[in-house]
Amino acid sequence: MSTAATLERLYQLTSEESLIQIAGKVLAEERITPEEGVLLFEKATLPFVGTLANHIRERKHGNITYYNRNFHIEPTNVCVFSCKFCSYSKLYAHREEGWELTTEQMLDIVKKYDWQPVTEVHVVGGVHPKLTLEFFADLLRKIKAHRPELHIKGFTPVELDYMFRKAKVSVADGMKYLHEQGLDSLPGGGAEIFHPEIRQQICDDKVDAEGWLAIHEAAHNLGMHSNATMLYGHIESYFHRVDHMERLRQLQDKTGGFNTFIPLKFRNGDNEMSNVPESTVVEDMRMYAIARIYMDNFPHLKAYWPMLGRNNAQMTLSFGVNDLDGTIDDTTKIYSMAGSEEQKPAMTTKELTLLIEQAGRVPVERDTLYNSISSAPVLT
Ligand code: V47
Ligand code: SF4
Repeated sequence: MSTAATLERLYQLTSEESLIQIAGKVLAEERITPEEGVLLFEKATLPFVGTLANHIRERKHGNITYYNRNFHIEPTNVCVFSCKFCSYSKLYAHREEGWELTTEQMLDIVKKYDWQPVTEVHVVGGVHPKLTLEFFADLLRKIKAHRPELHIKGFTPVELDYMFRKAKVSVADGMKYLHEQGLDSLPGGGAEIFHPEIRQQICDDKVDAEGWLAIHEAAHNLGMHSNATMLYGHIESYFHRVDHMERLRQLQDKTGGFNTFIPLKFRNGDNEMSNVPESTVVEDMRMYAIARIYMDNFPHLKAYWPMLGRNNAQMTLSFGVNDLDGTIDDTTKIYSMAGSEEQKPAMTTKELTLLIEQAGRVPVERDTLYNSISSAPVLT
């Protein structure tokens, strides 16, 4: 849609002057302020933010929608931390009820994909005190020795902060070391909600906002890329969501190292926050749309389908999203244990591309760094 046509449509959707002013800025490719971000959450309807987000999405990416071929390794669900929203971890005190993979078992998972055209392994799990910096450095070396071209996206700042402190190394040295051993990029997890008012209530014992951001900054300084998430739809207010996005936007201005922003819908299955109702689908779509409007310096916006469910993930493609993540192959348990409708998350590339095409978009296979894979092999 042309800018003039978008503006005309927006005039039909609201008579609120403050919203029209925000739209004017966005269409002129100007950044909106935190106050304007909160105002969008408070006042704008889904059609309004959706139209604006879709305009930005099409300006940046046209109809292209990315997906990738990936699998996860979850080394352990034993964790020294006790985040209230987590349905997945077993406290270290009850470690016999959890799982803990050996290096050989994790390499066997990698080897299972030897003849498959996967491009990425995502390694993330609980924080087990026995799994040290050296343990993971050894794992990285062994994965790379076996399959050098497989991109390793691994470890949240929660895991890294713990490993580095135990090994008594600085963040800069620890990151450099893991990068040299084979770590290619960082996933977006562990961010939750940065603002201490909320962080203290939902995950008070793990790395704080400053620590999370410092680790991503150190990775960016080494030329590594990373993602960022936000766990939304629980006890946070619109102000806290905007504050979270603002901190990320500022770091991105400084380093340019983030690839994608991933809002993660809070799922309330079987955790200490099960009494908190989940967000509605309208609120989910508004979240994605406003994220696309606010995060002007993030190239990509991802809807992680195992968390949102494939149908709602498909719908986000009309609300600013240009990436659905990957095939997954039922290798992660975090979201099924939290009550997602995707109890065995796995999609073939045929299913992923169909899902994208049904939304009127053009599927493109990507690698982790968003290079498109033009010689994509037969869809299976
Ligand atoms: O940080 C945990 C979230 C995250 C729940 O970078 C929950 O490409 C909702 O960050 N309801 C880890 N969310 C996963 C993650 C991720 C996933 C996929 C792709 C990428 C990427 C990153 O999962 C945690 C936390 O925010 N989480 N429990 C829950 N009950
Ligand atoms: Fe541990 Fe991560 Fe679960 Fe928190 S969210 S308890 S850090 S596994």
